Amino acid sequence: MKVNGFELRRVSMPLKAPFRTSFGVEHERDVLLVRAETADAEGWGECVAMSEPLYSSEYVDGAAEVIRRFLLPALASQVSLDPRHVARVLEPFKGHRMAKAAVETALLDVWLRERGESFGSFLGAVRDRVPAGVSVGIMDSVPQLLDAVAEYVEQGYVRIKLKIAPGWDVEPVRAVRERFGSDLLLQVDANAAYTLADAVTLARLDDFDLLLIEQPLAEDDLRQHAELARLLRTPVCLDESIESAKDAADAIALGACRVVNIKPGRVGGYLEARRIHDVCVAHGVAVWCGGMLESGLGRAANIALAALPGFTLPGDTSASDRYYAEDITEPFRLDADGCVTVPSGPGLGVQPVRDILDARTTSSDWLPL
Ligand code: NPG
Repeated sequence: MKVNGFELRRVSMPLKAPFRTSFGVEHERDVLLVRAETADAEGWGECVAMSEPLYSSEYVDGAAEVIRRFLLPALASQVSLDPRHVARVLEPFKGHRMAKAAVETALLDVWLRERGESFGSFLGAVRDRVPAGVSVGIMDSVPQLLDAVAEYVEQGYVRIKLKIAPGWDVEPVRAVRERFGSDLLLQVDANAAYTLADAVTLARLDDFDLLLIEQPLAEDDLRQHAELARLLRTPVCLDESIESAKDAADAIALGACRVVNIKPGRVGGYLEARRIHDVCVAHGVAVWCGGMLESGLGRAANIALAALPGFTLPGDTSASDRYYAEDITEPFRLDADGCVTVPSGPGLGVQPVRDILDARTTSSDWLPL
């Protein structure tokens, strides 16, 4: 495939309400989009890096810099670009998986659009709709949390994920379980906020019949996660610790997790995400698709991935209006039964709405290849 060049576009998307986690509060999403252009089509990749390196070491300005300075020049030396080989070309550059994912996704999108094939079909999707869960941030009070959860349950979300942190764990979880009953699919996400010394507190969550506890300990604490997993009845799920299929294989071999949250934008792209899926399926480990407050572009690809057979738990594949009053694509909506539809058009199957995209754009750079 002959690529003319790439556009790096920064888009500012205000969140409907602040989103608080153990690592910070988001008010606005600073989205970096990569657009790859050929003579016949264009493709989009959304970088999931946040403004500050608080969730992981990557951040938006750094991702833009590494794409511009190292990743695109490396691709420019290729005679012809096959998106399936991009990861290999970019491999000499250590880390920067979020930046690499955005570039690879833009190329996959344009390539698939030219071939008239959807992301879902290319990745191996086996469903045309996927059940949607919702992630609920840390709130100022338990009554405020109960109101928020009530609204999501009312809207039809099939699974609730509560963000937890030391001081905001057993009581909010107990309150939600008591108010909404034992049928509610409920899980928690600590974003690495605890240590093994908190095992006794975390074990108290065993009373609430949670689907899983996500990333309780630091991302490089695989061995300690294995130890914690032996002390808890609640299944341990890893997110931040799993950056590759190799990490997944190691974590499973160590007994560090029974579930994996796959975030394609964080692991280097949809092809590595599919390899993680395959490793987990081979070992009988359940997976689900995480989210990082993506716009409709990133959401479209995540929903396609979530339609693979191993994604047996509902993902953070909420509708656009969970986070944004106005998305930059046609919004994803929740069906009456709590599912979102897997896009079936070529590539991502969605396009930015030009006026909205332009109105939200804060900068744009064209980089010929
Ligand atoms: O639904 O897009 C979504 C967000 C789900 O809670 C969610 N994401 O830690 O998993 C997480 C968290 C997150 C958001 C992480 C933004 C990093 C950035």
